[in-house]
Amino acid sequence: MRNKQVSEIKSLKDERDAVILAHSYQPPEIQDIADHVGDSLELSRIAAITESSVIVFCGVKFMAETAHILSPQKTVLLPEPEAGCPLADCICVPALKSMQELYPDALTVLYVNSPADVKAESYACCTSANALAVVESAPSDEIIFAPDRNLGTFVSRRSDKTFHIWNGACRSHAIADLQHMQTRMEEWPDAELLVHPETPPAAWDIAHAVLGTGGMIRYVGESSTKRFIIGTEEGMVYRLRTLYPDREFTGGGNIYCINMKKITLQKILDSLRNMEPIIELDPRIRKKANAAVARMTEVTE
Ligand code: CIZ
Repeated sequence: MRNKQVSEIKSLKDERDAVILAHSYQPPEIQDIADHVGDSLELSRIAAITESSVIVFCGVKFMAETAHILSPQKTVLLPEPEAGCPLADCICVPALKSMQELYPDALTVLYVNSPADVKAESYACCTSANALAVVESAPSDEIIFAPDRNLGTFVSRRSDKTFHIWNGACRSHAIADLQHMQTRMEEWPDAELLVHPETPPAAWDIAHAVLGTGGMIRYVGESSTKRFIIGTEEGMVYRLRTLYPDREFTGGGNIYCINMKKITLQKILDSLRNMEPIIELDPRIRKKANAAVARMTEVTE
């Protein structure tokens, strides 16, 4: 069954002139058929320059919207329209505007895990890979950072700027099970624990390094350590095993994003067959958001 779906996806992909982009949190079978697997920053950069006329985005809604913002002339398909992001949903335009009224001198740096209309009201977007660099490049010493409070706190501790941090969190990372991480460390005493900055600060205190997923890939590549405990969404364990078959990886913290698992091979197939669901945004919002998203893609990590 799976082989048949995979070969049908491949031939339809060619027929439609499509490229399949998958986030590193996607299930193994989706990562395996993707043309590119990566974090939001890498996938956004690919979306901005791809020559394919159709982008099949295997991730969650804000990621597909970001691809559409950067490549409005392409058709962007999100095979499961219900693949949302509770972190993105915890911020809205009126609430951000009232924070901006409180701190009129601050520039807003918005984690890309956010709705398009909120991006349109921000100075720049960032990902976990380049959050500090984006903050440092913003021409103000005062920053509103939204919506992830853990990432905001992590960045604020490394910057001399004044921060006003939105009190939102990724539901999956914020409830990371630290006891589980510690048990894994006891089982693998020679391993290094890598955690994501969306996890709570108490996880950073026990970790060997705090990194976004792109940073984790680079860190492992440069390290001579053989075993790693991965404190981020469990799809990343598969990604690292694929990239580094000579190392061992296990998940730490039981971090699982149900939305990232909503895309299936069958849904990709249906999406390519029917050319839906297409991501569309109000052109006014798309154009306004493009300035903030473009700044994100321009700032190196
Ligand atoms: O920026 C991304 O892609 C996310 C959601 C996590 C990460 O660290 O890559």
